[in-house]
Amino acid sequence: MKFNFDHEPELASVQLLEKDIEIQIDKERVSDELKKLATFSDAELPAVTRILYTPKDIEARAYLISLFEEAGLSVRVDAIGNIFARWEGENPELPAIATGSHFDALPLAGQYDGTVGILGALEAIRSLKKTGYTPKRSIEILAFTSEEPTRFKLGCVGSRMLEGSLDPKTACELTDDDGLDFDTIRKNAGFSGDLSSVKLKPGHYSYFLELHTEQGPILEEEGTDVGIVTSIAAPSTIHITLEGDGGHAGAVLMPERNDTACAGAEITLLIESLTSELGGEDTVATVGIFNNGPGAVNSIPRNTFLAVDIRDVYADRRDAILETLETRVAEICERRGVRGKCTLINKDYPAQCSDELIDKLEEQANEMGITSKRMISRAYHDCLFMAHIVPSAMLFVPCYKGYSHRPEEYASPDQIEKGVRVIAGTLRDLSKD
Ligand code: HGY
Ligand code: MN
Ligand code: MN
Repeated sequence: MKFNFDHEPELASVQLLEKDIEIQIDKERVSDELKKLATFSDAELPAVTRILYTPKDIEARAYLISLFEEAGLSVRVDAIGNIFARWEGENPELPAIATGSHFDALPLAGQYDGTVGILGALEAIRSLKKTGYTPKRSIEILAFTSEEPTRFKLGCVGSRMLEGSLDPKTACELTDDDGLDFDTIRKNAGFSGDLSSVKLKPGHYSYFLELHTEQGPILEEEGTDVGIVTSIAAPSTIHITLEGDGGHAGAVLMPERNDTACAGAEITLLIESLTSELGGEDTVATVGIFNNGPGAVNSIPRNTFLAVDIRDVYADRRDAILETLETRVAEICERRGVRGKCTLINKDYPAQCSDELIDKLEEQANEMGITSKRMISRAYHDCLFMAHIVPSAMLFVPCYKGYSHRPEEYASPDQIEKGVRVIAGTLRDLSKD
C-alpha cells in the first residue's frame, strides 16, 4: 500500500493504522467457549447431541445470547429462533455484513460442527473492537436454527426460511418422530411471532461469510491452514417405506415371505452400487436411517423405513441416480411382493460462492501469511441457502482426520485461530465503507 506523505499525513497515518493493526485472536477464550457450549447436550462428552427446540438447545441459546450481549452486540431472535447479534456500524442504514453458522448437533456428534462459525465470528468481532476499529457497515452474527435434519427430516430449516425457499405453510407441515408439527413444537419451546416475518427482504445483507471446519481430511493432510470454498455440494433426501405381511419367524417358510428388512437391505446395496455406476468421485449416498418393525427377533419384519441422503457437486448426475433408484426400488418391491413407496423430501442445487469474496478471503490469508487453497464443500451448510440471496463464501479450518458427525471431531485452537483471523480481517475490509 503506497502513501503520498506530502499531503494529509494524518489521514494516511490513520489508514495505515487501521489496515495494519495486528488482529489479536484470543484462541484460549474461543476454545473455552466451545467447550462450555458443548456442555449443553444430551450426550456424554466428547459427544454432543443438541436437537432443535429441546431443553439443551434452549440452554445453548441462552449461553450464546449472554456472550453476544457481553460483547456489546444488540441481539434479536426471530419467530423460529434464528439469533442475530449486531455490531452497529456508523451507517446503520447500509445492508449489514452477515457471518455465522449453526449450533444444533445431530445425535452423538462433535463439538465443532457449526459452533466454530458462531464463536469464531464473535471472537473476530471482539478482536476488531480491541483494535479500536469502528465499522461503517454493521456486522451481524447469525446463529441459525436447525441446520441439521434430525428433528424435522429437512436440513437448514432456519436458512431456508430466511431466504424464502421454505414458506411458513410448508414449514408447518413438518413433523417430528412423535408426529408433532413444527409450529406446535416451536411455540412450546417459546418461539412465537408470525412465521412470515422470518423471510429476509431482498438486499437485507451485503455479504455472508461462514467459518466452518472442513469435515474432510484434505487441509490436514496437505498441511494447509485454511480452505476457501468455491462451491457447495447439494443434498437430496429420500424416504423409502416398505410394507410386508410379517409373520411368525418359525412358521413362515422362506419362499412365502415378503420380509421388508431383506428388501431394505437389497435397496441399500443398490444405492451403494448406483453411486459408483452412475456417479463420480464427488457423488455420495448414505442410508442413514434403517428402521424395522415390529422389532421382535421372532417376528418377520413387516415395515421398514429408509432415510437416504444422496448428494453431488453436479446436480444432474445426482438426479440421474434419484430417477434410476425409484424405478429399481419398484422392481425390487414387485419381485419380493413388498409394497414400497419413495418420497422425495428435498432436492437442492449446488451453490457457487461469490468470486469477489473468494478473492478477498484469499488476499486476506496471503497478507497474514496464512496458507490457503480453493476447494469444494462436500458437506452442505446454511451458506448453501444464504448464497441464494446474498454474495456468500465459506472459510474452512482443518479438523482432525477430517472427522465430523462423530465425537472424535476436533479442531485445535491454533487451527481455529488462523481461520478466525482471516474472517476478522475480511470483515474489517468489507465493513469499512
Ligand atoms: O449433512 C451435512 O452436510 C451438514 O453437516 N448438515
Ligand atoms: Mn453437520
Ligand atoms: Mn455444519
